Amino acid sequence: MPSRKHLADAIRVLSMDAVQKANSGHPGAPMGMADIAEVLWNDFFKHNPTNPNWPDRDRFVLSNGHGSMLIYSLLHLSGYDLPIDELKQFRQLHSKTPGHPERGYTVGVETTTGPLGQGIANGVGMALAEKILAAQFNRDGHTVVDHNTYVFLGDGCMMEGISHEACSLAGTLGLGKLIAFYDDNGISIDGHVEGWFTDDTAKRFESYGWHVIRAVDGHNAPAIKAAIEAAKAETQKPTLIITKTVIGFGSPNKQGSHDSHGSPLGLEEVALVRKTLGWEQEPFVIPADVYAGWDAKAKGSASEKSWDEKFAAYEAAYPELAAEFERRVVKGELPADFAAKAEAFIQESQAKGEKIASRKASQNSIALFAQLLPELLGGSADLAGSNLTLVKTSKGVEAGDASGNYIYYGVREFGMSAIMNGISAHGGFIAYGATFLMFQQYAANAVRMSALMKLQNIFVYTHDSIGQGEDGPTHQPIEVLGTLRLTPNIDTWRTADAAETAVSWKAAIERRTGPSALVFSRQNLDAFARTPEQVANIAKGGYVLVDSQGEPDAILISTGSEVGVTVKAAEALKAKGKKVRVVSMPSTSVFDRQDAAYKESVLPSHISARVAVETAAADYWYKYVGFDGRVIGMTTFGESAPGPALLEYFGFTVDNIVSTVEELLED
Ligand SMILES: Cc1ncc(C[n+]2csc(CCOP(=O)(O)OP(=O)(O)O)c2C)c(N)n1
Ligand SMILES: [Mg+2]
Repeated sequence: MPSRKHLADAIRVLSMDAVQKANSGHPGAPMGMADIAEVLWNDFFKHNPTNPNWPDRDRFVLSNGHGSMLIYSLLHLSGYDLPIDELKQFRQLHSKTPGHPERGYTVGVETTTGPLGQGIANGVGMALAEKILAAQFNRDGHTVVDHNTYVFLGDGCMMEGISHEACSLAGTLGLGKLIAFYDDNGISIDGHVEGWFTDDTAKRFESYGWHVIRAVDGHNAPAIKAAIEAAKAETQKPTLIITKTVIGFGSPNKQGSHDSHGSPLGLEEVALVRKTLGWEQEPFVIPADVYAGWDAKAKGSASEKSWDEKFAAYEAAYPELAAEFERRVVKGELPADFAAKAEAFIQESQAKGEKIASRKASQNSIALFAQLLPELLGGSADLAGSNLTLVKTSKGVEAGDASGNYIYYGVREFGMSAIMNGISAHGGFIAYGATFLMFQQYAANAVRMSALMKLQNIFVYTHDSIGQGEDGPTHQPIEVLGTLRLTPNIDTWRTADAAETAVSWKAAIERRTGPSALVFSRQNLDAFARTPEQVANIAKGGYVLVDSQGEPDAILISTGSEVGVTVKAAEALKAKGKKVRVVSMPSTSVFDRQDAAYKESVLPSHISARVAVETAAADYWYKYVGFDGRVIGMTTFGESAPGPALLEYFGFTVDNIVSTVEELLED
């Protein structure tokens, strides 16, 4: 049996060789954290390489995702379906070893990391999901949910503000099964960190309510092992293990220096590392005894099997709970009656015709859907009363009682969104989280990561325009809708009334392959009459809401709170003998996915007299109105004034729409 050090050296050589071959990548962190990874994975990590989806596996997150060769080496060595040829293809097109770890590309990669700080926040989300699931499902003598979340993070993650947001909440919520390893190597890209990072990280985390284990020698296996044992023994608080490591460990000329952070060591230095470590094999050749020392397949299958037995006993004692666990966690399916009940709610919303703010209509949707879906896990970044995300059945998750379905995220938009990614990646929940649309920008990269990872999340954004009024331009989004719509794999909905809002919620809940952004008004809105066919067409993202008798002269396209004024303008134009169609377009991406015949039926290509009306950046709409069209939108920031005054000031009036259409028809 090779020594622990030799097992760890396998990570070092694989990492430096793959980076060398790709002529690109980051050898320093994998070489520095190899000993920690070896102890964690070989002595503690509960996983089954032959079934990466086993629900009660421990989760591993490499928050310092630039060190991706560390996780690829671990997955390869321990027996996942990641052959050595894939490691030779590091960073190449369509390989399973992309530059940074990407969920969905590589078996065993739980979350995409690389944007520093978000991995630790994802880890917080995973640990939170575990804690809530355990509270919801475990029963006396039956602990079917019982796993740890382990996170590696570096100086970069610690410097990023999001680590504060997420770790602060992790302390408050007492996430005792979260164990993070801080790679305290004193180096980031620009060199020794003393010039830009001198926090007392131990004190910082203690103040969050974490259990902190200081100054562990990250190259001493017994010390690492003792630290992990102490971390596991602490079940009420998350643990931060601060490990002192040498970046690029094993490289005689580059270890301890930022030179090993993000570029190949060079062939000469690679040869010197081999000599220093006493590693004789050629690149990508691992001796059989080293593979044997790492192979986790038999142990993993055995631990999964013992869990299967536990689950069988649980199923016998609690058949209904076990069936719910299967549905929510194993299959990730909605209840069989969900679609029909949601459909009935849409019809009911249409029939009622309530003139309410779309945020209020959203709350009505949540109230029903939360009853149908115990997996719906809500939250808001300290704006519950404004976002209207709390409903009667909402119950806050607390350190001492995590059985609830609502998270008070505090004022942490970015943290909330990245935590939601972790919850979603973990499985068992459909998370929704809310803030003002304007503050989506604080969270933007986590929302993007949600889309990139194809994770279901429901981002609720209220106070969606200048219509919110007196809070002024700091709170009035202009460019956010456009940015959301430009991001691949996000479905953005901006709804015009209660019926459209109910449809948007149903769509977001049924969309399992990516996030939805639901954008709602602060102010009350009209309600619109619709035929059953029109109600059905809402789900197509865009549809004819009001049509002309005969071929229209002009088409008005609008969304959300501006649909009301647009319909009134169409009536005024009709009174003047103009034939005008109004298209409501709650979701452009959903509309774009419809077949060509449907799109042509809504927006006939030969009708070029088109005007779009939306209180957001105008540019986006030229895609739909063309060069010959007009957009009544925003090209400046808003102002502070009552909402109605602003809508008038910026031209969202019947008169302005009418005259714009008339001008267009005269041209
Ligand atoms: C949000 C974000 N900003 C910047 C970067 C670019 N970047 C990658 S690694 C790194 C420095 C990380 O330092 P540390 O975590 O100490 O890693 P080490 O050099 O110790 O491996 C930076 C700035 C990034 N990946 N993500
Ligand atoms: Mg560092």
